[in-house]
Amino acid sequence: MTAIITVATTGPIATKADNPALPTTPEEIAAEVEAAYHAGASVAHIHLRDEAQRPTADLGIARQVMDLIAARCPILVQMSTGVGLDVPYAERARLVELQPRMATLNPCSMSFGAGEFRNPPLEVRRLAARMRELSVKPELEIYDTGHLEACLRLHEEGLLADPLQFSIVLGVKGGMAATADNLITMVRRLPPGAVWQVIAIGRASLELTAIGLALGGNARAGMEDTLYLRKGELTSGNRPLVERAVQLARDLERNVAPVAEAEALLGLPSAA
Ligand code: KMH
Ligand code: ZN
Repeated sequence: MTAIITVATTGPIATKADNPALPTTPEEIAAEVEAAYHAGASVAHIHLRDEAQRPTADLGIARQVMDLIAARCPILVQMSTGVGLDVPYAERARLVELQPRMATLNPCSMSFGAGEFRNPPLEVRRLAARMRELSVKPELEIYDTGHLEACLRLHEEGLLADPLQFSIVLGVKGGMAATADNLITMVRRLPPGAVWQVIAIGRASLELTAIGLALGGNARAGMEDTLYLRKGELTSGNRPLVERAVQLARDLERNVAPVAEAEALLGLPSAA
């Protein structure tokens, strides 16, 4: 069975002070995405930063990043609509108007570390409906057991197309802890035909990514989820983390999906 590898280059939290290799400018992000593509990633999960490295939903920066990536490689762009905790929901939602092939949909509000991640139910429904209209494939980010039920309700209402695509997010303070038990419980509860990957934050990232791949899931790798290659050793960029995920997949006898196969597995509508 084929595994889709997503690179998450940047995220909303770390800065270059945490790891100087973190890409934050549009050019740096596009270069890291291209390197990850050549290492085997077929999806790029994108967060944007302003000149002060703060998370932003600026449409000009988003357009620039999408154009720079498209000029370098045919990877599928998945825009984060999570963006960052301090960015208003309306700005976050507007990013899908640029019609990336995919975007995240965070179904529920929650505590997120010391902050609050606001995803009000009516706004989430509106964004899901708009993504469906624009043929932007949602990746459903589930940080806790009830988030899955919220997604299934959206599906029942006709707001989400099949196949449903989930990220099981483990290790966010405010969501499920990063344990194998939690992962297995969530995988068992997914609806038949769902496509899924593990997002494991920090220390547990490697082990839970490996377990996810062994259970038949896809994998995400990159500096959004961990800045370290191993304990005490900062990664020199996203590529080594992607290479490791690709190696894990291959060691488990999983082929790594090229872009065309990822498109088919995710049931993506064809490019505009
Ligand atoms: N940062 C992860 C915990 C999003 O960007 O919308 C989840 C994530 C979601 O990547
Ligand atoms: Zn993200």
